[in-house]
Amino acid sequence: MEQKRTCYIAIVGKPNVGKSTVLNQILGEKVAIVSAKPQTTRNRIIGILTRGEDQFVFLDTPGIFTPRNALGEYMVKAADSSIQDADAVILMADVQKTCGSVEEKIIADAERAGLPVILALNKVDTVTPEQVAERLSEYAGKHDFHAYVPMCAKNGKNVDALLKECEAFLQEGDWYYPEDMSTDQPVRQMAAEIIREKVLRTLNKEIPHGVAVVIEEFREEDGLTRIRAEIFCEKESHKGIIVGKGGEGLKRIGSYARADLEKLLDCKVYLNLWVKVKENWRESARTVTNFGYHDD
Ligand SMILES: Nc1nc2c(ncn2[C@@H]2O[C@H](COP(=O)(O)OP(=O)(O)O)[C@@H](O)[C@H]2O)c(=O)[nH]1
Ligand SMILES: [Mg+2]
Repeated sequence: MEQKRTCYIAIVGKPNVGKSTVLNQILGEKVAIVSAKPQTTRNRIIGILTRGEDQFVFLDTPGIFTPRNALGEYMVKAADSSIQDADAVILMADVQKTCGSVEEKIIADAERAGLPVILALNKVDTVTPEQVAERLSEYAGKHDFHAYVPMCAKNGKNVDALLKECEAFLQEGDWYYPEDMSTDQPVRQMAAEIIREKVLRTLNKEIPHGVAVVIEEFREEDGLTRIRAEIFCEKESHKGIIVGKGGEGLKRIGSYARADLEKLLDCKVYLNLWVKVKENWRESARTVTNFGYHDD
């Protein structure tokens, strides 16, 4: 029998550059929610790809930014510590943006840890090839990257090239996870995340950052899963916006979420959503913990 191989790769970068999108593309299934709002990902999420004798373990992290409250501190800690366990780093950056302090810090951290770094230059669909070339040479001037992969995570372009570059980091050894596992998130957490994604997508501006979803009940009966979830927001006025006129907003969130949950759980889902207000919960370390943002 051939020898098993494995590697552990952290995907890091600023919020909103496409880290969760690329992880879902690599795995061919959705393990991390995606939205156009920055700071969508709050936890550290592991995505596992097992192919033949090889197992790739990817860490999707909240982006690195300056925290302004207890939730932000938790998120940045989760992103920061991800490099420590990794064999290699994928630095993901938006091709439209110049290499800034966040990218420089990631490069410096990786250099200190002696880790190889792949530059994944994302969103090439938004610029001209000349602009891509310019950005690549800007990055090449900052660090001698293991590889440079211009890509479009959204439509899948060069996702295979990125994965190919990751093969260099495989080392002989036992797998960390069973071969049929694609993420380490408990199914309840994935359910909460799916609901939060639908809330984010129906809202705009500031409200999304203050939204948390807590699963109050998750019960499997024959051929049916009953889920009762509470959507927390920070202001009475936000609640009004989420619920919408005549409950239309909440109904829309519920029907999109139910469709995804039925796919995830592969059974009928009965979904019961409630919207509640918890003022300034992101400032309170205790509430942040209660809402599930803590290390085990
Ligand atoms: N135009 C374009 N948008 C992208 C691409 N990849 C991701 N996005 C969008 O960028 C936003 C942030 O993506 P997400 O994966 O949540 O970023 P993350 O915060 O780094 O995890 C979403 O609206 C994605 O649809 C891409 O290659 N091109
Ligand atoms: Mg993300």
